[in-house]
Amino acid sequence: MTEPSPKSNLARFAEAAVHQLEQVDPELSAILDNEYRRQAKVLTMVASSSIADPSSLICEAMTPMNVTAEGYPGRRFHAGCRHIDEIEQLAIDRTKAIFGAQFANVQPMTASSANEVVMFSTLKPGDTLLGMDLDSGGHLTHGSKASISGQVFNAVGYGLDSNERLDYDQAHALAREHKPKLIICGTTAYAREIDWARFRAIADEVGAYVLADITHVAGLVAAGIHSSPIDHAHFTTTCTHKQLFGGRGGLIMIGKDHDQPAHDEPGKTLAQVIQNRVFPYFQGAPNQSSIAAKARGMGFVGSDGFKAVARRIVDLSQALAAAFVDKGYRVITGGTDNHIVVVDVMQKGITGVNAEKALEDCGIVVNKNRIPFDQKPPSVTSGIRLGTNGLAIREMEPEDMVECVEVIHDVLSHLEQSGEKEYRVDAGAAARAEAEVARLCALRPIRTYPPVQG
Ligand code: DSN
Repeated sequence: MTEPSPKSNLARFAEAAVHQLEQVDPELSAILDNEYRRQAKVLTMVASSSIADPSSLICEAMTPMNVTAEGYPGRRFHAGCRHIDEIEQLAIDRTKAIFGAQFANVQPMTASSANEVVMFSTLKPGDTLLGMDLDSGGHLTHGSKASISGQVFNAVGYGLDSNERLDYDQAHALAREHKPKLIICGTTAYAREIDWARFRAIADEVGAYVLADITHVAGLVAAGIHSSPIDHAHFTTTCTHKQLFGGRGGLIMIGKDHDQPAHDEPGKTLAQVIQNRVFPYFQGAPNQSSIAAKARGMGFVGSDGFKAVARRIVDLSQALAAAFVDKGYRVITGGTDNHIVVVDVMQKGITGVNAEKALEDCGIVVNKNRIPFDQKPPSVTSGIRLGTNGLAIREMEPEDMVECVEVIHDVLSHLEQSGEKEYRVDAGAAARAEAEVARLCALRPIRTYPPVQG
């Protein structure tokens, strides 16, 4: 008989920590347990979410959280950072290697703050930026009036053409007219590949910088399935918790332009300006546990198996889109190149919010989303957005997507809408859907998790 290997310090710490939480705070630990079980029992199809590996999740809970470490590896303002420096340097090195970047800053707490860092590195209040309209599939931080990006800066928005495709000609014309100092590309609800080179050509013509926010497609970029903006954009930002399956946070990368002199900061390169804007301009000490989780996420993305995960993400979303089309739904742009599928549910007389809530009641988690030229407000919407990051981690197969759409169609076909936010689903359809979701979740468990009890 082989002796069980002795537990490492980390394993004993993690086990004791969970035990202690359960003892000292049963109220909170019960809620956390419910959330753990919820995730195992639902189909997570919110396009901006994913299912991180436990090896990333545990990094978020580790002792680097206790270390205050302002500054950068080798140049800290606090003592006690020997291992912290190793962790951060590992995250930087892995990020640069995976994306072919010359520079990476892994300290931003979110992708939104990473975008703000780039904006405040390239623009002064009142300067003009050009970004994709939120309603067309952009992001709040790309110039929406609801965010600092649209309030501090003069934000001009480009959108979609009559085929619901990104309107590069409009972006070009607006750039010529408004002479922005920064052009932002990257989307949150656009299912098609983005032509980074075209944005760079537009920017070069008007003397603008390009920020590529790859938050939604970072994993596909890392795997070479979506083209990379690293050497087209001056700056590339992403969050690390969607398609990179790592810590919750953001990062900033620069490719070939890293050592270009900054337009408005004599004597400084673009990389130096970004370093300074992250710390000390916007942040003090970063969350070093999240940085450890980012390093682990990059370990996963850099591993041999990741390309297959990324390929599966797209195979599943294309199967999902095709199944919706087969059922007579209008899929925006008719299909997808990435993990996103946007479906017009108003065509079936259902608001996005009612579809979202009815599906969640049955264990399918999607989100309401405005569709191009939507007449409904963001709290109601005419569409739903679905994504396949979480399904790929369950190793679902394209044929499972046909099942998913069968279930979704059954629920939506038995939804009685009494108001924009009021609905009722026939009890028989709801029961059928719940049973089918339970079957799929059992058939395709989140593989790296232990089975869920109770
Ligand atoms: N950008 C938001 C989304 O796409 O849902 C949140 O990350």
